[in-house]
Amino acid sequence: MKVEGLIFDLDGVIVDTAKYHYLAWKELADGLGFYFSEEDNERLKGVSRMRSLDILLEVGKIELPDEKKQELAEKKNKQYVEMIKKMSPDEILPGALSFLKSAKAKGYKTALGSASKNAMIILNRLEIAALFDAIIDGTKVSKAKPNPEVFLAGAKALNVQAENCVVFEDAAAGIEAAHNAKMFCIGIGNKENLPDADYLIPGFEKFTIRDFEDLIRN
Ligand code: B16
Ligand code: MG
Repeated sequence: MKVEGLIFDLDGVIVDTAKYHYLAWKELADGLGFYFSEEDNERLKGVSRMRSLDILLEVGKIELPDEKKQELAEKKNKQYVEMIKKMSPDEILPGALSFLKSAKAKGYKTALGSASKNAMIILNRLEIAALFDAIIDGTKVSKAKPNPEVFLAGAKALNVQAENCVVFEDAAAGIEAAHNAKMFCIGIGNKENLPDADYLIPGFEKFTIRDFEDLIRN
């Protein structure tokens, strides 16, 4: 496989922002009078903000007009942004920073491919924005994963053919999006959650750029 571009999802791949999303969504659910569990929160991973709210309201069996939903999504986001504004570089998931740095040193082009509209705040807080040749986030695309738009835009921004890109993803919808873009996809997780990944790793802690090159050579 000829690989020139690496595209990384953010939440669940480079950093665990799901815990902050959960706290903010849970507070919203508490205010609406129902319990939102961590298990329910699993369903929100990789999903857009408005779709996340729909899932949350489904859990609480609440129906609301669009205007009210907009207001709640903004309220949750305000809460979430307050938390991520305090993040620090030590929150980068184990091994992710050295993988990114060695990928760049080896000459791969790197892109971020995230659904989050807050990706820039996070990258800046983690001090890793400069490690990406292109940043495609929720402010730049309109179609949510499993639509391939975010990854195709990443390949285009890197000036690399889609089939020469590899995606790193932790969400099933993201793996489907990568496949829809005709990209090889390495899943961060396990077979149970991500049955369709082309290859699975638990994280970057024990997966070096050398392991990656061995994998794509075969
Ligand atoms: P925001 P990713 C996703 O990030 C999160 O996994 C998902 O839970 C969140 O709803 C989505 O971003 C939108 O985030 O509300 O900040 O725009 O995995 O695509 O990096
Ligand atoms: Mg993710």
